[in-house]
Amino acid sequence: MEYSHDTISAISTPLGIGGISVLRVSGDKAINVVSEIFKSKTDIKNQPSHKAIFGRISDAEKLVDEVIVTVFKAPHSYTGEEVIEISCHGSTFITNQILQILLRNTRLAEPGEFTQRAFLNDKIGLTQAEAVGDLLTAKTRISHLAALQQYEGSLHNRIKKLLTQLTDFRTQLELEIDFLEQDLDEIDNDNLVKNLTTLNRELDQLAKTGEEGLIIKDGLKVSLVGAPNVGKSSIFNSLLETERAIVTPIPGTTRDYLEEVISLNGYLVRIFDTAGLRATTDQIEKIGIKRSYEIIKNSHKVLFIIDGNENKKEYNTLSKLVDENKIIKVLNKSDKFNKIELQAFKKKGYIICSTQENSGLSKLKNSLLYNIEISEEELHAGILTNARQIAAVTKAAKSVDKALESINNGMGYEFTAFDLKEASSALEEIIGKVTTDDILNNIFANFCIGK
Ligand SMILES: Nc1nc2c(ncn2[C@@H]2O[C@H](COP(=O)(O)OP(=O)(O)OP(=O)(O)O)[C@@H](O)[C@H]2O)c(=O)[nH]1
Ligand SMILES: [Mg+2]
Repeated sequence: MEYSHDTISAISTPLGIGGISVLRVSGDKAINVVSEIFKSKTDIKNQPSHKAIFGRISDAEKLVDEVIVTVFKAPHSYTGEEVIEISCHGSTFITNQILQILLRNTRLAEPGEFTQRAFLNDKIGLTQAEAVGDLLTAKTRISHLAALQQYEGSLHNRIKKLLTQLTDFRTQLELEIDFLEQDLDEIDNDNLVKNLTTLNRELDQLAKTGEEGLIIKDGLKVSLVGAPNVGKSSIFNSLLETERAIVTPIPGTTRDYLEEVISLNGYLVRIFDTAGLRATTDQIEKIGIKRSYEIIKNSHKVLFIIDGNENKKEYNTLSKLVDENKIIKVLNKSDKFNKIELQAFKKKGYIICSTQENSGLSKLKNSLLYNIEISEEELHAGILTNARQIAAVTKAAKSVDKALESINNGMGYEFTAFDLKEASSALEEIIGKVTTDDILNNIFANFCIGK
């Protein structure tokens, strides 16, 4: 990617009324540009790095604001260039006015351009740059923890270790190819197969963490399904602890789906109240039910709710849409049944609850995270958190598969070495050792301006 060396500036805090706002300037001219408009006891050109200086910003002799300016000299800054941070009073008017003055001699930064420069100047790896974006958008304890671990380099280091192994194997193979006629120790074929199989298992395990990573970042999608009137919307409201959905004794109350978000044990959970899967002739209901199908197919967990009648037909339809291990069977309105009846439902694997009596709901909540929660150690070891990373690891695993195949088919080590090179390239893409402009543009375009 071409590095534009011009000096950029932007507002780095959200616009609005606040204690302070921060503007950032980065590039060769940063100190010069700011020193033109900023007056303090000592010239910022002579200030040491990482020092905050109090002073005034003026425009054509007119005072704009009293500010604090911090100088970060290259290469010891976020971007690796000269960086100035200006903290002014948190007013939209003042902040915009200072930005306008800066823009006379600098260019407005593109979204994520400060972080992009940090990456291009080798201050951070690509997974860390991605983690910066995740840190800014993290809404729950676990998504924050995952972003923080990635920012600290957990995934970067995990990938690097795999790359070192791949390079070692390849070096052995290439030596063997180059010095075939000479009397070198031959490669231990069995050992190589064993090592590559282990490596492949590690890649598969890493690829699988992507499922958890996406749930951590985008939320666990949970949909509520069942016959009319079983209490889907009542459970939806109970989970949210607010009367969000309309609840009535009239069957077919919910027509279009509703989506709301809760935080559960630090996880973001996106709950969908649906119209269910029943057959109908009503045109509006039909559209609602069609939408339910889409929601259900994309759910990580589905609450299949009954209020007595086991509703086998709808369950069958449901089990064709999603994996059965995603379905959680729920009996609502437990207040209507005696102990023996409830025991029978429990035996059949139903979670028993009553929104009317407010019972069984914490058990229901816990069931949502069953098989989903991951340990802090796993997060610390490094997990994948986006589709780009998952695709690259899957590609690397496929190449190692091919490498193993070539050995098993006795195709010659040239083929094996080639496949391992492909695997390395895929992993290098993740940490940004080799990237295309498209990949970089995609990553940074999702950032806000000023980061
Ligand atoms: N006895 C009893 N009634 C309940 C309970 N939960 C919900 N209900 C009642 O069941 C009726 C239907 O509840 P809803 O939550 O609207 O049911 P729904 O499944 O969303 O219904 P549709 O949107 O029409 O498909 C309402 O009259 C609720 O008050 C419960 O735990 N016990
Ligand atoms: Mg409803």
